[in-house]
Amino acid sequence: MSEKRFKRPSVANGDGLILYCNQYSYYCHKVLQALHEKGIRFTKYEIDVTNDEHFSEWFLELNPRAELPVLQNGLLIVPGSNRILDYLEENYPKNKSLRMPIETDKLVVGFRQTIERLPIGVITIGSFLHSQHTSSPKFPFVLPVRQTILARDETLAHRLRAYATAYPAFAEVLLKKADFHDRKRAIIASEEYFCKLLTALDEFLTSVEQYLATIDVDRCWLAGTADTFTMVDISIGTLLHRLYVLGLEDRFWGEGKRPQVARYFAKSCQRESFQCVLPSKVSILRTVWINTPPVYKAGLAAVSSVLISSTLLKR
Ligand SMILES: N[C@@H](CCC(=O)N[C@@H](CS)C(=O)NCC(=O)O)C(=O)O
Repeated sequence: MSEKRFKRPSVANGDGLILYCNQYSYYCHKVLQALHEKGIRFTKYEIDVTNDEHFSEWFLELNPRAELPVLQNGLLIVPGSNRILDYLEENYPKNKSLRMPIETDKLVVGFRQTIERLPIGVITIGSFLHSQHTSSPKFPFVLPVRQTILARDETLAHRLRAYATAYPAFAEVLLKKADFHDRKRAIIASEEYFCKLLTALDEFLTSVEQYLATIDVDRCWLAGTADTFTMVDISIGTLLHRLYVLGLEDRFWGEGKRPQVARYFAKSCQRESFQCVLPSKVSILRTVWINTPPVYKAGLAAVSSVLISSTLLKR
């Protein structure tokens, strides 16, 4: 169990929208980008997942599934990225809509459904375990951090069982989560399974490439025009960014493979709402530092000082 005791933050007592999230979470990224696109004001509360804040009693009271993101509006709690996105569309009708127009190509509608079924956590941890399939992982997912994440993943089921004992009101869900995690780890350990996932992603990205070849990528978004930036663009942009950060971009769209996907990714990254939700360089360095085992820290300090000075010069 974590040494750190977390208390319900005072922000939770306020009214207005509060998003409980983590800056590196794929699911939180989608919601954060949607909030920025729609121009909705909200307060962001960063959950300290490194120290298991999502398994603390106050967070379990908010979302017994212990998952991020969670949206709070006064007494109303909305957990889960897709439920939050639906809630925002339904309750903020005057803000810009991110819904796909009814006439959207069925193939494009299917893209979003496929992405929602992808096991992003399994792809992430799988890429750390089977790193021979990745080329150049980006900060913060560099070697020492990956080792720390893997080590924490290894002890997660044990920690969940300890939290179940400490918080009996949430024992059932925590124990189920621990069993699920054990089963998931056995699957992720298989390189064959990871390769099957990569092949499924290959097939999916080939159909995205074929569709993009039928539209003017530089001018249009997926639902058809230059102005209709919708949920499917957020889903695909976030997925491509995750694959890029994991160091899988060479495999999927490097060296002229899938040139339309490469153009679409570059265009998505330039969007203001996308840039706004990316963690800052300073915060990435902090994460790397916190998650680096002591044996690596001397070398990292030298690299960090160069990176920090170049970052400070740029900002
Ligand atoms: N279906 C959920 C999945 C959310 C999810 O898996 N969130 C991750 C963060 S990226 C999480 O909270 N993981 C912690 C855990 O499952 O214990 C959604 O769409 O929001």
